[in-house]
Amino acid sequence: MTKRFKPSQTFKSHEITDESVFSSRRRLLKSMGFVGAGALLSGSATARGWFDDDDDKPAFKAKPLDFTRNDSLSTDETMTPYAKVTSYNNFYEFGTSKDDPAENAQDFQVDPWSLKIDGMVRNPITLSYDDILNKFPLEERVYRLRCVEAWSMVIPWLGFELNKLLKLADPLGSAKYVAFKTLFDPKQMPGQRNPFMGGGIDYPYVEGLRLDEAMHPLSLMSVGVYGKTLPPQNGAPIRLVVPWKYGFKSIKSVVRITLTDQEPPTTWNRLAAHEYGFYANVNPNVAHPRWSQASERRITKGGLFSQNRIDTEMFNGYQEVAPLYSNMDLTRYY
Ligand SMILES: Nc1nc2c(c(=O)[nH]1)N[C@H]1C(S)=C(S)[C@@H](COP(=O)(O)O)O[C@H]1N2
Ligand SMILES: [Mo]
Repeated sequence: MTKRFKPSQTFKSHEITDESVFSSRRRLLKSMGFVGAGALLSGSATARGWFDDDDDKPAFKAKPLDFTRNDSLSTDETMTPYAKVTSYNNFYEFGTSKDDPAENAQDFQVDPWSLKIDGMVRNPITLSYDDILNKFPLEERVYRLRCVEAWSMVIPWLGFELNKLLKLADPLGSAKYVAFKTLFDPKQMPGQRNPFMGGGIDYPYVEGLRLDEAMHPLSLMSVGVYGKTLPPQNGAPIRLVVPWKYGFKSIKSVVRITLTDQEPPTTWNRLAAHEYGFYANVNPNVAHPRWSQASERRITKGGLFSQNRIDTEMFNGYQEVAPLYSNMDLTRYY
């Protein structure tokens, strides 16, 4: 096989051979790592670990999507190139290194998919893969994405407002929060079956918003990036994008959205409550216990030394959300 992550690259035949040998060796070593660690930790290892990464399944191919551009909700800052948006990722289900998701998620199966909206609603809905791409007209929005690790990107997402989906489900008056859940499928997601690879997270990854945050027009369900369907490493087939909050709120590969009257548990808060709150609004004035949030490394073109340091803005520059928090102490509700 060729390395699927660079579909435009052409290999001479001897290079293809080198590439496939290299690739399958790495996969084998990874599988061995899993068998060893898994057997020690849980006794659940099976021979399956050796054969998971077979090359018969069709690898991901981005499909072009129809959309209209939303200029008023887009920034005109320099966009982060596609190659970086799709190769520098946090998606711990596929490994904790930035290049792991692009490396390990290419065979992730997103069709068929099922996204259920349920809980405190009058009209529970289940969307298929085709519904996800076709039920709502798609907009392009260029948003800033600010990770809690103090790097940021500028990304042209394709998607629709979360409030459209919620209105269709018709929340009850008693609903106050929206809970989100990522697919749980350890066969496909190596980080979910190997606690070392998955960063010790208790899967499935879960997130939540207050209902008024979820209804805000900036809250986007994204199905694409740079004019095409989302690559698996970016959360295919559908992920949340909440641009005024730290990146970990923007949960990937969502299978369930549940309306509730209780503040839902969230993955990073469960892991380290004093470091990651439920709200997680981008805030240059509230430092993470282990580093400052006053500035960020903006990832654009070029190598390590061309990446500029810029000031971080309150709510990541999305001042229009400030009224959502007018009577809250954001030092306490971080
Ligand atoms: N299910 C899931 N969603 C996730 C994560 C994850 O590990 N698992 N990482 C989060 C973090 S920390 C960030 S910064 C963004 C990164 O999105 P991107 O890779 O598309 O830039 O995804 C978020 N969504
Ligand atoms: Mo992040």
